Amino acid sequence: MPFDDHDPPDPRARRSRPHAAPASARRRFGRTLVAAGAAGALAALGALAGCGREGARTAGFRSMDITGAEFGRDFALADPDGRTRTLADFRGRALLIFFGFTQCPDVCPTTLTRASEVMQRLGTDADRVQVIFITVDPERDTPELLREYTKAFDARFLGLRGDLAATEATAREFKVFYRKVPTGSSYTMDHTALSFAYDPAGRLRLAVAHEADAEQVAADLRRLLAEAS
Ligand SMILES: [Cu+2]
Repeated sequence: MPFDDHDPPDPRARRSRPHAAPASARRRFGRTLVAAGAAGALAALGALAGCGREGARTAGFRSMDITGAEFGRDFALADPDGRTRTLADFRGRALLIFFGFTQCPDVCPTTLTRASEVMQRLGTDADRVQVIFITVDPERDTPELLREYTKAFDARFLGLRGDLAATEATAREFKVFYRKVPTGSSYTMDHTALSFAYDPAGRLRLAVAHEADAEQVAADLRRLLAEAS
């Protein structure tokens, strides 16, 4: 599986804390972003995907269209039963992939709550969607913890986990940033707050902002499913 080293986007643009920059600021600063947060991360991804300064909100998608992006090409991570899962296992379904950790105080619970709302809004279309949560904290997120955590949001969600090296390689492949932040005797994790949407053919299509609401995400996923049918 190809896990090449890419030029990482500006690390300042990839924080877990939502902090949207106004559109005017995004226009002004283009690729060399000063903005932190999801807006910055989206713009950085747009630049990487060759979509121009503000990224392409084209083809009627509400999220940023990153079709053709040369990252997020695959993963090989264990599900809570210990089976190795790769992108090919989910062919025929749209995917919504998010990186986080179970002890996350806000970004992960918010994102997974939104994902469960998306599934409810999709109704029967949800059968053709798989939500995947990839832990960036495999030291604390055991398979059992991952299973319980994702189940608390929606029984259909799947938690995936690698060892430290696989976690690092996967994050690099997805241009996802994460790091340990010490908190006294323990630590928390800082991480990218974007979700990634794949079409049923297994192509990475959309970068979904932390701020997007459930209806927007549901509409985008419906569109990806409609293309395929
Ligand atoms: Cu989180």
